[in-house]
Amino acid sequence: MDLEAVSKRSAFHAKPQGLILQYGTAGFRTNAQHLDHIMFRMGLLAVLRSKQTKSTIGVMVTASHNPEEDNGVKLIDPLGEMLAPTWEEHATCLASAEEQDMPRVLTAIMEKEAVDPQQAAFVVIGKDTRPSSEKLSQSVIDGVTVLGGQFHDYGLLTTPQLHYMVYCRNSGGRYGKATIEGYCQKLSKAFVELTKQASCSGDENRSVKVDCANGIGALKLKEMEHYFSQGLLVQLFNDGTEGRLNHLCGADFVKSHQKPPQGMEMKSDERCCSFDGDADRIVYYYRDADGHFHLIDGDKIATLISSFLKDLLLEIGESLNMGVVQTAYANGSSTRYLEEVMKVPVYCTKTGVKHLHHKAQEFDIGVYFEANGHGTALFSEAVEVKIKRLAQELQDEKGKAAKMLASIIDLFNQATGDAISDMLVIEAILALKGLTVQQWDAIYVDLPNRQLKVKVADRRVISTTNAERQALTPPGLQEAINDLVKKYKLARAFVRPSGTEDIVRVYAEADSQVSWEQGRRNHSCVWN
Ligand code: 16G
Ligand code: ZN
Repeated sequence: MDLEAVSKRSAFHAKPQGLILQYGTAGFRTNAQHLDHIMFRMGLLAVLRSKQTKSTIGVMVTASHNPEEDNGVKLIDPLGEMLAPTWEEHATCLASAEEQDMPRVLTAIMEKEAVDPQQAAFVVIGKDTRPSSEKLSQSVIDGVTVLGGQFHDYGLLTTPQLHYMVYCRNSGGRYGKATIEGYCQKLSKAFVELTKQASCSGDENRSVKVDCANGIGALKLKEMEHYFSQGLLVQLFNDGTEGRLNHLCGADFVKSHQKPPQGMEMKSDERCCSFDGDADRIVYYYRDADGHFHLIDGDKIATLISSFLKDLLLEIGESLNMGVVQTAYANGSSTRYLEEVMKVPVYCTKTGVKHLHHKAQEFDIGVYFEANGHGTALFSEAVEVKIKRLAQELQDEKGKAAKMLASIIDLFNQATGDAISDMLVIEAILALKGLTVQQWDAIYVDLPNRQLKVKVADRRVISTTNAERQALTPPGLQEAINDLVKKYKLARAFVRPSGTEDIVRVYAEADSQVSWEQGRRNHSCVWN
């Protein structure tokens, strides 16, 4: 490794003195002006990780739902997963090293991780539609090439598409073809196969309005349009031709403000959904005949998906080990419905996709969703092989169910939650079940709940346990919460420091008479 060349090149991407950024839940994220050195260094780190794992590594340039002037970067591990925790620490060290120390930190990581400098490296790169993404992705490439790494620049991609590409490239073609056509073909073939089974009566409902947050989702849905010309009418709003990215629109806006995005024409009872800026989150919603807005969040998406999968397994006569993974933000009604009515085991993990994803991998079939709309379903390799065999062998109703299950496995992006793939899964399930959006919404009634941000001097004084549902410190905090909670029926509350902002988040839900009355009027309401 030519450290002198690295130093020289790094001078073109010099780190502002004293700037310390941390690789957080969603990688590095801040104003795009402060990110050039981070991008270069993440190019370097991706090469090391690729050499160490002898696999292709992904680098995605995006800041998801953040405002347009921000940007960010995250690395994608060999199976399309989030970067391993020890490498997150390396990322923080490398990003924080002052210019003159950087080569030394790079060497230290190589030694610690026993990286063979002679090993070949391959990195794939994707970016979202932010104005700063083009230049920043060039800085990543600069970092990759100065260490002699090879790369493929996919250009504009959704975050989940890059996760898919990485997974495909490292699974020897088993998962799919690592091209945009491969992605579109895999999903559209599975969708068409699956919806073939739907009765004609569902046809008139197969149209959905999508708020693309003025982001990459619009471009990618347009690319897929001709694959679905007959199966599904997708109407795009906030497609980036006029509005600003994530401004008054997108999944995060809709979920946190509990109202429709700007720029969406909603007629009563029409099915609508919103993607976030990099298309890895999705929420649905509709307006009822009285004009009330109803949000269908990640919890209800998980319930729809897991009940569909469970019914198929029953039909086939297979009892597989299925689990649903949520976070503390999951509405208590969803957890109760899954456990008590559907009899599906539910697990709670810390906030952040990587935690849910890892837990979901423990099951034959693991469905995970954050309430904010990030999630997917994972199937163990053995289950996938078995279901595909049964789809060939079984006849009649069992055969039909096995074929549906085999198709839906291909429709999920098993590398990570994917708004496009999730939308197709949901549209297929609603068509197959003949469900309207209102019927789906009525599966259970959300407990009234409220989420607040609180600014404190130092959010690190709050530490939590039990998947962030209980505060360990400061002393007395949890006792105070307990005293309040015990006054109300079905009440639950917790406090946790945010992993992405310098604030503390407070969540509470209850079924008190007052909240029940309010909840009944607009039952999916979160008051912000
Ligand atoms: C990140 C996470 C998201 C989580 C959110 C929590 C990924 C890809 N994204 O955006 O899953 O819900 O952080 O933010 O893991 P908070 O810690 O500020 O509440
Ligand atoms: Zn996102």
